[in-house]
Amino acid sequence: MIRWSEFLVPYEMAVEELKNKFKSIRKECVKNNEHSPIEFVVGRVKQIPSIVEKARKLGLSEDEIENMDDIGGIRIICQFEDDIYRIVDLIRARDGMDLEIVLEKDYVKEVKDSGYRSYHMIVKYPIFSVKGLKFVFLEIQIRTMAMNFWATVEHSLRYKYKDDLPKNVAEKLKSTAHEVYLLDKEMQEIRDEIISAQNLFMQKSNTISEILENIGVLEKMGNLDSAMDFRERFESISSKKSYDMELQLEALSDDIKKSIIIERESLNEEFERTVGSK
Ligand code: 0O2
Ligand code: 0O2
Repeated sequence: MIRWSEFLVPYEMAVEELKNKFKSIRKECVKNNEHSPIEFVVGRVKQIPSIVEKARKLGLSEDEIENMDDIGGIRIICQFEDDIYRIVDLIRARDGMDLEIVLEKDYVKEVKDSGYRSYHMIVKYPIFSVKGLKFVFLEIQIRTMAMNFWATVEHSLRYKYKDDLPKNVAEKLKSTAHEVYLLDKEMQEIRDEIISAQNLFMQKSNTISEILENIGVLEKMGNLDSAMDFRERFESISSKKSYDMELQLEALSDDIKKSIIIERESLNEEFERTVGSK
């Protein structure tokens, strides 16, 4: 007879540990002001009746139950579809380190007949308990929030109908799965737009910093007239906010840099003349 509370301990430890490791990745991204591929992480150990039921279905003896690959499960939810593959890469990078990848199933690209989409990875994970080292299998499901919404609703209906979904319900679910697919695609497009807007903003902000810093350099070099001209030009560009503002700022930045080079050359010549005349 399996002593369930004892049997499940390593799974509970593994789920908790791995969940925290993924949560740390999110925290790191948030701290660095970067987009996190992980929105949130949840985890669970399968209920005992579900384990028993699944073992019966698979024809597993009690001794073989530990070969089941989803007694412990982690679900990683992300905002955009390409985040899924970023997470997959992060997990692959750990292969052979703190976990071992046993199997990967890409139901994002190879959609299941039901309409289900998600990326699955089965990993072998070491647990160091007071009883020593033990390896457990865990299932990691990676999906977008939209995929998660669909799968959660579909799962509850499947449970209600005990896997025998009425045809009209199954068809409706399939068409909503397609809507979810389209929603993810559209969100992906918006994401690219957000990133390009952020890049443009960062570029503009860097150019402005460069302009102000270099005007300061000119002032320190003693060329106060040029510095004043460039400052006025900068203020005029900033106040007009024309459509080609970024281009005008870049041209101004280039002009200031050229002016600094000319100023430096003339200061060098003056220095050589002074030293030569001594
Ligand atoms: P926060 O600050 O709320 O984001 P445990 O009690 O130790 O077993 P945990 O992590 O507290 O574990 O709970 P669980 O049930 O495993 O995971 C729940 C986490 O998922 C919580 O985050 C929820 O906020 C988050 N979550 C669940 N559904 C959603 C959702 O739809 N959107 C978002 N953004 N988050 C969701 P935390 O870890 O408590 O932190
Ligand atoms: P739970 O804990 O209730 O979610 P199997 O594990 O035998 O069912 P297989 O081929 O070993 O099937 O694994 P597969 O297909 O990768 O699926 C494992 C898990 O993925 C399932 O766990 C579900 O969580 C999820 N899943 C797979 N197909 C579907 C689907 O059509 N709809 C939904 N909503 N989820 C799906 P379980 O066993 O259902 O357990």
